[in-house]
Amino acid sequence: MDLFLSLLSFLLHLFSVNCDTDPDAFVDVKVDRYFMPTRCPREVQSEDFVRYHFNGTLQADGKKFDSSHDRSTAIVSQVGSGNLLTGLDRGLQGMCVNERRHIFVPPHLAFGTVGAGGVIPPNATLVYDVLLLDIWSTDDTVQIRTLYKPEKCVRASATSDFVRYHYNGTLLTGQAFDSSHRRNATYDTYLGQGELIPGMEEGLLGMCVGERRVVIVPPFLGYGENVSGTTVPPQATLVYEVLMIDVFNSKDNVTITATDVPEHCSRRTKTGDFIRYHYNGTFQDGTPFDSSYRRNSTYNTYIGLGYVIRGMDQALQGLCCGEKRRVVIPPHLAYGESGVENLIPSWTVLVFDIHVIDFHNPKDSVEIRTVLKPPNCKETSEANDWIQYRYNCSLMDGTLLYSSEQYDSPSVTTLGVNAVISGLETGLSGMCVGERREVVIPPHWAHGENGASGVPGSAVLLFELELVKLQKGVPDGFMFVWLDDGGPDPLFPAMDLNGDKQVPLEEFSEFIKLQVQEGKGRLRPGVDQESIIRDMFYNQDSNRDGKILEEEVQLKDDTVPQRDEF
Ligand SMILES: *[C@@H]1O[C@H](CO)[C@@H](O)[C@H](O)[C@H]1NC(C)=O
Ligand SMILES: *[C@@H]1O[C@H](CO)[C@@H](O)[C@H](O)[C@H]1NC(C)=O
Ligand SMILES: *[C@@H]1O[C@H](CO)[C@@H](O)[C@H](O)[C@H]1NC(C)=O
Ligand SMILES: *[C@@H]1O[C@H](CO)[C@@H](O)[C@H](O)[C@H]1NC(C)=O
Ligand SMILES: *[C@@H]1O[C@H](CO)[C@@H](O)[C@H](O)[C@H]1NC(C)=O
Ligand SMILES: *[C@@H]1O[C@H](CO)[C@@H](O)[C@H](O)[C@H]1NC(C)=O
Ligand SMILES: *[C@@H]1O[C@H](CO)[C@@H](O)[C@H](O)[C@H]1NC(C)=O
Ligand SMILES: *[C@@H]1O[C@H](CO)[C@@H](O)[C@H](O)[C@H]1NC(C)=O
Ligand SMILES: *[C@@H]1O[C@H](CO)[C@@H](O)[C@H](O)[C@H]1NC(C)=O
Ligand SMILES: [Ca+2]
Ligand SMILES: [Ca+2]
Repeated sequence: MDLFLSLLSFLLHLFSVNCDTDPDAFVDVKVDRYFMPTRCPREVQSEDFVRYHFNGTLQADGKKFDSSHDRSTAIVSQVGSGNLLTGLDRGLQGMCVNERRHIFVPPHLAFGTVGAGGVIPPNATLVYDVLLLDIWSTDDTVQIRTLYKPEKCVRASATSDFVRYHYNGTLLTGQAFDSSHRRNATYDTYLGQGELIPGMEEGLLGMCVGERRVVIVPPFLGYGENVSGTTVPPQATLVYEVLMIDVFNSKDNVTITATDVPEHCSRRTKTGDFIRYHYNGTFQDGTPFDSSYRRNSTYNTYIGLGYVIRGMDQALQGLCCGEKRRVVIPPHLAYGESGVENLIPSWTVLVFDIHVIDFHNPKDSVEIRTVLKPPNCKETSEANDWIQYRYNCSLMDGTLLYSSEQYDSPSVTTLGVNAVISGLETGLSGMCVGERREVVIPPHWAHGENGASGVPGSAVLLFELELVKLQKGVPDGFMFVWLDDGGPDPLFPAMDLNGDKQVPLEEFSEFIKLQVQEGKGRLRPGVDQESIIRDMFYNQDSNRDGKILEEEVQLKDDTVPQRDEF
C-alpha cells in the first residue's frame, strides 16, 4: 500500500511537472497527496460538505497567510457551490477523510493579478496544506452496518421500547468522543420520544439483543452546529458502534418462550400452591446473574401470594411437576428501576429457565394409586397390624432417596404406632398382601418444612410400595386377644390340658399355641412368640412358683375382667 501511495504521489508530481514546463499555459491546481489513510470508504465529490483543517502559505516565500488552527475550529464548507476559492474547490475533489494534501493553487484560480487585502500579493500561487476531517451530503441518510446479528432474535427494538445499549462514539476520523463503557453503565432510553438525536432514533430500530451495529449519522441528523459536550465539533458526522443489551416495552407481559412439559401431567400449579424449583437466571444477552443450582437447593415459595417478584408469580402458574419453562420477565414486573445492588442493573429484563421439582398444596392429602391389586384381596392392613413391605422412596424428579432394596430383607413395622411418617402410615393402610401402590406424600404428611437427613425441606415424596406379609395385630397394650367372644369360660379347666389342676409354663405355652393354631386367639405379631408367652405366663403366676393354679386365674380375671388378656 505504501508503495502504491508513493507511486501515486510520484505520478501526480510528474503530471504537474509536465504542466510547469509550459509557462504560457494556465496551469491547473496541483495536488500532492502526501498522506493517504489505509481505508477510504468515500471520496469528496461536488456538492459534498466537508470539514477540514488547513494551513495556507505562499509558495513564493512560505509565508502563512491563513490557518484554520488560528480560528481554533475546523472549516465547514460545501464543495463546488462557489463558496470556496475555485482552486480549493478543485483541489479538494476526491479527497478521503484523514488524507493530507498539499494543494497548489495558481493565481488565476485564486486571487489573480490583484491579490487580496495586503495579505496575498498579486500573481501569488497559494499552497494549502489540508487535512480532511469529515464528508457528508444533504442526500445522506443514516447508514447502518450490521456487524453481528444473533441467530435467535425473539424481538427487535421498536418505537416506544426501552433500550439499554453500549456504544463507542467516534468521529469519521476515528477520534473517540464518547463511550458508555467509560461510565461502566449501559445507555438507557426510550425510543421514539425525542430523547436521542434523530439519527440514533433511526439507527437503533430493529435491533435484537446481542446485535452489534455501526450507525453512521450525518451531522444534520446528529448534533448539527450545536456541540454536544466538548468533544463533538460542530457539523460532525457521528459513527456509533452499538451493542444492544436489553429491549423491552412497558406494555410487555411475562412471556413463556419455551416449555418442556412431561408426558404425564395430571395437575398444574395454581395460586396458593407451594413449589420447589430450580432455576438459572440470565439477562437477555445471556449473562448469568443467579442460579439455584449453585446453592445446591431448590428455590421454594408459595405461588401467587406476592412472595416473589410479580412476574415470577405469573410465570409459576400452570406448571406441571417436572416441567421446564423459559420465561422472560420485563423489569416493571421484576426489579424495575432500583434493580438489585451489584447484581441486577435498573430496568433489566430477566430470563429464567425454570425446572419444577415438585409442588403441593397445604390442603393436599396423601394420594394413593393402586398399581397392582391381587384378585383375592380380603384381609387388609390396618392399625396394630404387623407388616412386612418393600418400598422405594424418591423425590418427584425421580431422585431415589431410600429403598428397602438396600437391605437384605423387606422392612417391617407395626401400623398405628407412629413408627413411620404419617403419610406412609396412610399409604400402607388398607393393603392386602401382594398389592403394589404408588403413594404421593406432601411434606406436611412427611418430613415437613425442615426435611430430614437426605430429604430436602418441603419435599413431596413418592413411595412405591409392595405389601409382602401381613400379620393381624392386637390392640395397643395387649399381647394376646381372643378372636371369638372372650375365650373358653371357665378358662382354667381349658388351660389345664392334662387335668392335674396346675398349669406349668410348658402346658400354658402348648395351650396358647393351640388357640392360635385353631384361630381362636392371636398373639401380638412381630415379637418373639416364646418370650411373649413367657411374659404372659409370669403375669398369671402371681406367686412365682412356676405354675398357674385356678385361684391365680380367677384373681386376674377379677382385676381386669373386660380385657381379653391373660
Ligand atoms: C502579473 O502577471 C501578469 C501577466 O500574467 C503581468 O501582466 C503583471 O504585471 C504581473 N503583476 C505583477 C505585480 O508582477
Ligand atoms: C498546520 O500547522 C499546524 C501547526 O501549526 C500543524 O499541527 C498541522 O498539522 C498543519 N497542517 C494542517 C493540515 O492543519
Ligand atoms: C467499545 O470499545 C471497547 C474498547 O475497544 C470495546 O471493548 C467495546 O466492545 C466497544 N463497545 C462497543 C459497543 O462496540
Ligand atoms: C468503572 O469500573 C472500573 C473497574 O471496575 C473502575 O476502575 C472505574 O472507576 C469505574 N468507573 C466509573 C465511572 O464508575
Ligand atoms: C442549535 O441550537 C439553537 C439554540 O440553542 C437552536 O435554535 C437550533 O435549532 C439548534 N440547531 C440544531 C441543528 O439543532
Ligand atoms: C399477563 O399474563 C398473565 C398470565 O400470564 C395474565 O393473567 C395477565 O392478565 C396478563 N397481563 C396483561 C396486562 O396482559
Ligand atoms: C453442592 O454440592 C456439591 C456436590 O454435592 C459440592 O461439591 C458443593 O460444594 C456444594 N455447594 C454448596 C454451595 O453447597
Ligand atoms: C441451568 O444451568 C445448568 C448448567 O449450565 C444446567 O445443567 C441446567 O440444566 C440448567 N437448568 C435449567 C432449568 O435450564
Ligand atoms: C423399587 O425399584 C426397583 C428398581 O427399579 C424395582 O425393581 C422394585 O420393584 C421397586 N420396588 C417397589 C416396591 O416398587
Ligand atoms: Ca396341668
Ligand atoms: Ca402359681
